[in-house]
Order: sequence, then structure tokens, then C-alpha cells
Amino acid sequence: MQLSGNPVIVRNDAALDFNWRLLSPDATLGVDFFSVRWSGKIKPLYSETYQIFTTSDDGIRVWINGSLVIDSWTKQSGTERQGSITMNAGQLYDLKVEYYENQGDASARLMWGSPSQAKGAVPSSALFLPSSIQD
Ligand SMILES: [Ca+2]
Repeated sequence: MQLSGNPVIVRNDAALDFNWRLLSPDATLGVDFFSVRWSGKIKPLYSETYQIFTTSDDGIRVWINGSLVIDSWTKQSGTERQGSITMNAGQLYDLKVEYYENQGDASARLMWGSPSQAKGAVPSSALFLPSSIQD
């Protein structure tokens, strides 16, 4: 829950849409009391206010462009949370998501929606590694 120390695993995920159920992201991790930090970029298609949604078990918090848009750092079961941020089409914004699992089921999902875009998981086409350079 403190995300302290050196990471046990570093890897690239194409999207943030996981339901580990009673397991964890990797067999080398225990199934309880683990945490994850995703760092990357998010690129919207439209210039407008986006609703950002998470469903998670347990805690999750989301920063976009340094703003904390979802802050739900607590034990919970598959709970949806919502925040909003205005973004510009085609611009890369810093994205940071932190997550922790207490015990039992584990899941983490990042979604978005806007006036021009139906609510759904943020696709891998809109997510970029931290070092990505815009085309
Ligand atoms: Ca749990």
C-alpha cells in the first residue's frame, strides 16, 4: 500500500484492464498485499472534457498531467470511481495510475468517455510508454 522499495517486476502493459481474481499480475508476486504503479502517456481523440473511470479491487488513484483525477486509496470490492479532466485532441498527457490489492479478489480497469466518445476501456492505441515521442 506504500509502494515502497524497489519494484519486484518491471514490465510494459498495452492497456490497463485486468481482473486477476484471486491471483496477482505475476507468479513471483504473492496474491495479496501487492501494489502496481503504471506510468505512461494518454492521448485523447477529441478536445473536450473527458470522464475518467476506474473499477478496482482494492485501492486506486489516477493522475493525468499531474492532476489527481481519481483518489480512491481504500479497501473496496470492484468499485467504480469517476473523475474528469479537459484535454486536447492528439496531445500526449502524462498518466500515472497507482493500485494496491489488500486481500481476496484483485482487479484494476481504466476507462474513459466524453461527449464524442462512448464510455469504455482506454484502448492500447491511446496509451504510450513514458518515453514515447509523438509522431
Ligand atoms: Ca481485494
